[in-house]
Amino acid sequence: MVLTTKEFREDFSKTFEGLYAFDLSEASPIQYYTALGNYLKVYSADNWSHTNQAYLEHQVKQVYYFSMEFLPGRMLKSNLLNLGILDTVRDGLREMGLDFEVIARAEVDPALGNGGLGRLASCFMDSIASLGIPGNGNGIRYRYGLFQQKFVDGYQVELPENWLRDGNVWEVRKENKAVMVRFGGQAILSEDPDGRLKPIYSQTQNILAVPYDTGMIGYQNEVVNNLRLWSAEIPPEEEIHYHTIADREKVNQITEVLYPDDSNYEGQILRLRQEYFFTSAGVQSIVRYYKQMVLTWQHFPDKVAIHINDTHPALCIPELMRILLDEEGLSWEQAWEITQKTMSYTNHTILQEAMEKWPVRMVQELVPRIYQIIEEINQRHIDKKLPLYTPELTYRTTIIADGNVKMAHLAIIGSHSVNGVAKLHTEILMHEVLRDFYQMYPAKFNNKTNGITQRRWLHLANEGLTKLIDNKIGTAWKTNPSELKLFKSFANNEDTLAQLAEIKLENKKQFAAYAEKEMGIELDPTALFDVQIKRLHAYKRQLLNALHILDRYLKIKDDPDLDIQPRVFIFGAKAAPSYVYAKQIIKLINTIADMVNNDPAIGNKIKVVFVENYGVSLAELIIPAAEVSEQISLAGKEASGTSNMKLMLNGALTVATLDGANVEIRDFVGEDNIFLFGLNDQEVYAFYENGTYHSRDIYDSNPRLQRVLNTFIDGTIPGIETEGRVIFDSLVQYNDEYFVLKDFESYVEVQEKVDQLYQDPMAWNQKSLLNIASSGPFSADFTIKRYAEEIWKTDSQLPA
Ligand code: 26Q
Repeated sequence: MVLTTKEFREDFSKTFEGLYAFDLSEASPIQYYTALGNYLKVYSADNWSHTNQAYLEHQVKQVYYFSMEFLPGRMLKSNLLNLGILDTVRDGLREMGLDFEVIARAEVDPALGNGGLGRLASCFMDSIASLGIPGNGNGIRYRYGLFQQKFVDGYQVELPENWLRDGNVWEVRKENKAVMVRFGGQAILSEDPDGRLKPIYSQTQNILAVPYDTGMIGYQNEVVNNLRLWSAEIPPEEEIHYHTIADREKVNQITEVLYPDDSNYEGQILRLRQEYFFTSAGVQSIVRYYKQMVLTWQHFPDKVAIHINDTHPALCIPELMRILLDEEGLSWEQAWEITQKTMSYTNHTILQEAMEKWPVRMVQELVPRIYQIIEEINQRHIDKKLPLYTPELTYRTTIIADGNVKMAHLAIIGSHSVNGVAKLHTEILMHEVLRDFYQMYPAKFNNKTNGITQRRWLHLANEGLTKLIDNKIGTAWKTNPSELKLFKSFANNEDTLAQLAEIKLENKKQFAAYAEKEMGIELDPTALFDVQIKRLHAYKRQLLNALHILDRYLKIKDDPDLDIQPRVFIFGAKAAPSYVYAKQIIKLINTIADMVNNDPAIGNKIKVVFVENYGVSLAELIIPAAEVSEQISLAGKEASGTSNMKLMLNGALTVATLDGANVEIRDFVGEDNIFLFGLNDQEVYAFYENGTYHSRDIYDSNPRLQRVLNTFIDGTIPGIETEGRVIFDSLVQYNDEYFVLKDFESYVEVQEKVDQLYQDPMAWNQKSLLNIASSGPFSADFTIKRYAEEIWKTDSQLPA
C-alpha cells in the first residue's frame, strides 16, 4: 500500500482541521509541524500496537536500555524516512504551497542529554528498531533539557531549555501504566508468617512515576519500539499531605532538570533521587509486564535483558533484588542468579573524577532498603572472594569503601557483562582501570565499539552525498552498510571525485549561509573547513586547536603576503556550568575569533566560527560541510568518540591522536588516509609513572610555542587578561595535565601536511572518498547486532 501525495494531502488537511478548526492556509510553521506530527502518529499507530502485540503474544525476549540521557534530535524527518514516505510528504506539501524545510525546523530538538553518551543511546534506539530487535528505552522526561548556550561578550551564559513549551507531539502519556516509587523513611526487617524476613516501611515518601511513551520507528520494516520516559508527580491520594507550594515543588524537582555535567561527578542528593526514581519505575514496570506471561521467575533472564548505560542506572541491580526478595518472596540465591543474568553494563569513561560514588549516609537516608541490599551484596562478594584472592585485591573491589558506595563496582559485580566502547578503551579497562575486576571476572569483559546511525548522519543530513552513493553502488548499503566499501572502486574515477567535491562545496555554502545570517561572519566556501565539535573539556584539548590557530595568525602577521591555505576553524562546544576552566577556554577562543576575524591583515586566510548552542541539529548542518575532523584528545582519555565516525562518514579527513575509536578508524581507512600525531597512550603512561614530564622545559626550549603562549599574557589578545593568565599558568606553571605543549610540535607539523594535500584537490577528494567508503563498520547497526547476539541474546523479529 503506497501512499500517494493526493491521499496525503487529504488526510493531512483533515488532521489539521480536526486540530485547529480553521483553514490550513493561514497557519504558523509550528501548527503545520504539530499537525504533521499528529498525522504521523496516526499513520504509524497500527504498527506500534502490532509490534507490541507481537512481542507479548510470542513472549519474545526484550532488552531494556536504561539511560539517564537520550539525545534523539528532531524526529519529523527521521520518522518520515523510516516510514518510507519522506518524498511523498515533501512533494505533497509542495503541492499545497508549503515549505517542508521551514516546517521541519519548527520542531524543537529535545536536549535530554549532555553529549556522546546520550546521543549514543538514541543512535542505538534507531538501530534496535531498524533491526527488528524487541527493545525499549527507559529514561527521564526532564521538564528542562540541557541549558541553551548563549555567548555574551564571549562568555558562555546558560538559559533554561523549555523544550515542552509548544507541546510534544510524539509522546503519549500513559497514566494507566504509572508506578509508585518509595523514598526515605525506615525499612525494618521483620519475619512474615512463613518465617521470611520482609521490610516494614514507615514514614516513606511515595512518588508517582508517570510514563510518557514515544514510538521508535524502524527503517521501513513496520516495527515501532518504545522509548519510555518517566515524570514525577504527587500521587492523587496523597495530595492531602502536601500543604505548601514548597512541598509540592520538591516532588516536581525530581524530573525538573538534566544535570549538565558530563565529566565531573558531583554528589548531589537530587541526582541520586533521579537515578533511583527512573530505575525503580523502569524495573517495576518490567516486572509487571513479565507477570502477564505466567512463567516461573527462573525464566526471567530468558525474557528480559536490562542494559545499564554507564553507572547512572546501576541501582537497577539492588532494585530488582528488592522486588524479587521482598515482593516475590524469592531466596537470596535465586534472586541473585536472576539479577546477574539479567544485567549488563557499559562503561563510558576512565576519568577518575567522573566515577560515581555516593556517601553511604546519603544512600541510607534516601533508599534505606536499597542500602541494606547493597550492603549484603557487598558482604557476600567479600565472603566469596576472600578465599580465592589476596585480601588486598578483594578489598580493592568492594562496593562500599571509605564511607562511599562505588557505583562501578556495584555495576560490575551485579552484571554478567561489562563492556568498553572502543578497542583501546576496553584494553585500558581490562589492564589498568578495572584490572582487579578483570582478574576476578575475565569472562565478563568484552568490547563493543560504538557506532552511529547512517540514516540520520548520512541519508538525512547529507542528501547530496546519499544520492551520489546510490548512483554509484545502488541502494543495498542502506540496509547493509558494509556495502559502502563498494564505493572504493570509484577512488580513481575523476568524475566521481569531482561530484564529491561539488557536493562538499554545496554543503559548505549551506553552513556559510548560516554563519552569515546568525553570526554575521562571512566565510569563503572554498577555504578548508576544519571542525571540532564536542563537549568542552581539558582532555579533549580544544586548547591545542587554539594554539595552532594562533601560530598561523602570528605567521601571517609576520608576513601578510604569505601564501597559505585559507582555513575556517569551526567549534561547537558546551561547557558544564560549574567547569570554570572550560568556560575560560570558551572565552579565549571567542576572543581569538574576534581578533582574527576582524583583522584586515588576515582577511580570509583564517576565520574562526564558534557556533552558539551546539547540539544534534547543528551537528546535522556542520558535519556534511566538514573537511577536517579534529579528534585530538590526549591518548588514553577519550573512551571512544562518535563525532569522529560521523565526520568520516561525511568525507572529512581525520586529524587524530591514537585515542578511542580513532585507532579503529586508522585501521579501517589506512595510515595513508588519516593524519596521526602526538603521544600514544603507552607514552603517556610512561610519563605518569616516571614523573618526567616538565612542560616548563618545552616552553623554555621552543621559541615558536613560547611566542604563541605569550599572546595569552602579553596583551596581543585584547581583553583576555584574567583567562589568559589562568590558562597560561595551567600549561606552563602547573605542568600541563593533558600534554598540550608536548604534542604541539607534531600537531602543527601534521597540519602543514593537511594544507599541502589540500593543494591537490583530486588527491584530497580521493582520500575523502576512501574515508566514506571505509566507514561502514561504524554503523550502529553492526554494534547493536553484536550487543544483541553476544550480550542480550535477543532475536530480530524480522522475517529473515
Ligand atoms: C554523573 C554523575 C553525576 C552527574 C553527571 C554524571 C555524568 C553525566 C554524563 C557523567 C558522565 C556523562 C556522560 C559521559 C559521556 O558522554 N561519555 C562519552 O560517551 C561516549 C559514548 O560512549 C564516548 O564516545 C565518549 O568518548 C565519552 O566521553
